Amino acid sequence: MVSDAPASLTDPSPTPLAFGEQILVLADRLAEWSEQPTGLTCTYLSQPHRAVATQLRDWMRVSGMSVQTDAVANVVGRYASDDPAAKTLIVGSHYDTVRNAGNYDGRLGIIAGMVVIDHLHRAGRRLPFHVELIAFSEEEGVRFSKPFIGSSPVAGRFDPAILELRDAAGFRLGDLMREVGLDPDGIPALKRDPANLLGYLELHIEQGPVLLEENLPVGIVSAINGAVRQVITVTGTAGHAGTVPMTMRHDAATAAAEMVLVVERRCVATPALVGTVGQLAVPSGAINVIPGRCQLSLDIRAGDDATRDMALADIHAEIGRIAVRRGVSVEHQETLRMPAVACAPRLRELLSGAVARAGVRPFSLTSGAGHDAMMFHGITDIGMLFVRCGNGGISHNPLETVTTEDADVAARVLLDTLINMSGR
Ligand code: HGY
Ligand code: MN
Ligand code: MN
Repeated sequence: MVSDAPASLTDPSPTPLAFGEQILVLADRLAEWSEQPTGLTCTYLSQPHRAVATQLRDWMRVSGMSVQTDAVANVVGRYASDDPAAKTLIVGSHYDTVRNAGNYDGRLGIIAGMVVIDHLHRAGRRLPFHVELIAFSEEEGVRFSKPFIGSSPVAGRFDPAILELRDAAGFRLGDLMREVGLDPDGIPALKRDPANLLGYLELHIEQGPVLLEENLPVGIVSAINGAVRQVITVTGTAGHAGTVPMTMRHDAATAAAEMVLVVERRCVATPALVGTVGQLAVPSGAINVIPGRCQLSLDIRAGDDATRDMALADIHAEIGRIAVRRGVSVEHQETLRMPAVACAPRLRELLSGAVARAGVRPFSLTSGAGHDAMMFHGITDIGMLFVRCGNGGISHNPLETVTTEDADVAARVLLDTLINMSGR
């Protein structure tokens, strides 16, 4: 028994709200490990990130799972069936965070899975399938600009070229992995055989306002929007801020500013579309130098790929016209292209039945946010259960909240879904 495992984790029988209370206590405990003195930042393989992995491993062990940390720092807990030949259901989500994050994005799904397995373990109940609870080490793409470093190898979709990526401090990903005791050579072996998989289930906060507006604690995800992420570099002419007349400038930053507004204008025009410039920088800029270079990120998403790609083409055409008019050049590098994916009807129906048995109106909604579930689309059936977010649905923000009651309902729906899932 791990000494500091909260007593609640070993609760033999969940009293009302016990799941919800456990989940929030443990999520808030994990949030104590952060790269910043106040608030939560826990990016891939930082020291806090490795401490969270250790804690998750200890808690999973207390919950009756055999646990191992894999070649990309996923923490994998296995709750075996009595039938060695049984298939495996993956229940997963991620434990890395964005900068200045909320406590529940990713972690809620890991911990809900853990308390449900803990409950089954204490009740001595095995399932007709193995469960692999996977705490994916990296989903956000914050430190190395490439997301899904945790789930892509498990789905057999890891791109070894990303081992050459460097973070802002110049650390090469492959070197960093070795430095912390991981083995990049072991990554290909993480691929699961689809024939052995029963499906993939992820419980996640909604990160939006829909369940709040519907006044529902949980919702069943129908599809996950597809995303394209790019880094756009604008190159103009650096010059003396005091001597170059305004009409003779090729200012990279003012050109980029126009481009940012093009993204907003184009996406406002189409309801199903969202476009975000989350990063805007003048590398090595100075107060008395006309910006010669400016970098902006672009994240654009829609419920269907054609709508997204049409908008992307329009945005780049307009950016090109701005560049000609202002005498600057533009290049862009694509860092992510994820298609929109549908969740499996079989898992949607299973979740729906469990939601109804929990006394909640089954309600389906799409996900604007990306999730590890996308990696498993086409490999096995995917299903997602959303949990209501408070504070207007805010997320990727310290104001992100979940209530004990809603977390409790979500965990009970997950438990019911596992108990009612056949092993075939
Ligand atoms: O960006 C996303 O949609 C997710 O939070 N990684
Ligand atoms: Mn996120
Ligand atoms: Mn997430």
